Amino acid sequence: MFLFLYLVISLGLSASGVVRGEGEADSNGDSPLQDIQKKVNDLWQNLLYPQFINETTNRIGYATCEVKPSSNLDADKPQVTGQVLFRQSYPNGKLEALFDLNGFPSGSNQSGRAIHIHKLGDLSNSCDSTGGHYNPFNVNHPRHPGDFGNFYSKEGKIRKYKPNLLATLFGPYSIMGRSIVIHEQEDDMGKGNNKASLENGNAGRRLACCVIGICNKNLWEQKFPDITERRKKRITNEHKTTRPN
Ligand SMILES: [Cu+2]
Ligand SMILES: [Zn+2]
Repeated sequence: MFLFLYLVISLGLSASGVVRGEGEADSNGDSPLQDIQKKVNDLWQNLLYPQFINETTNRIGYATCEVKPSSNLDADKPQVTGQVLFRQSYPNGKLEALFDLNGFPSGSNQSGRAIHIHKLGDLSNSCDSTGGHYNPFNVNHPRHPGDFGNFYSKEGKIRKYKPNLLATLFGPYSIMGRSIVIHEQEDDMGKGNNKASLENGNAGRRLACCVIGICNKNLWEQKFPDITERRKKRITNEHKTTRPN
């Protein structure tokens, strides 16, 4: 058994070029130990290289989630539809997301709405069968990778770009095939002083949900300029109003 393991490891290392002459530094001037570390990391990364990343996608992964209202909702609740799109460069890019949601009440004074990644991509009982928050590291809310916080609608819509998210499309903790849930209420961000607050932020009923799936770059490229243009305009306007004349 040990001999077998030894053979597999040494074959792997020699195939990846790790095994070199004694004390020999590589062309970057790294020490042999640093070199081995780098090679082992590369080896792992290659083992985890997802099938949907390739040269035609420029080593960028894309995903979409097609949001539909929960079928377990009372008729007077908001019927939320839309899309959540994701983009991430392989292997070390930060996840970015675009939220484009419709169907919220249009009056002012709307409460924030919590949005999370839930553990299961199971819609057999609509949004109520998606389980709890996706929590691969067994930590408290709001430190789950899919705790996106509170979103505020304007004229019935949520349009939001979020960069630098903790969740990932790649590797063993990929969010692919899991779900996104839009809640009726605000996320208390773990400050509710009860058990549920540290599990789900007491965000109330599940208004709408979807399952995250692989897509090509088209949806992102259509939507990204539109949503970020608006954001830029808003920031420029805010800048103008805060700058002394
Ligand atoms: Cu949730
Ligand atoms: Zn959470």
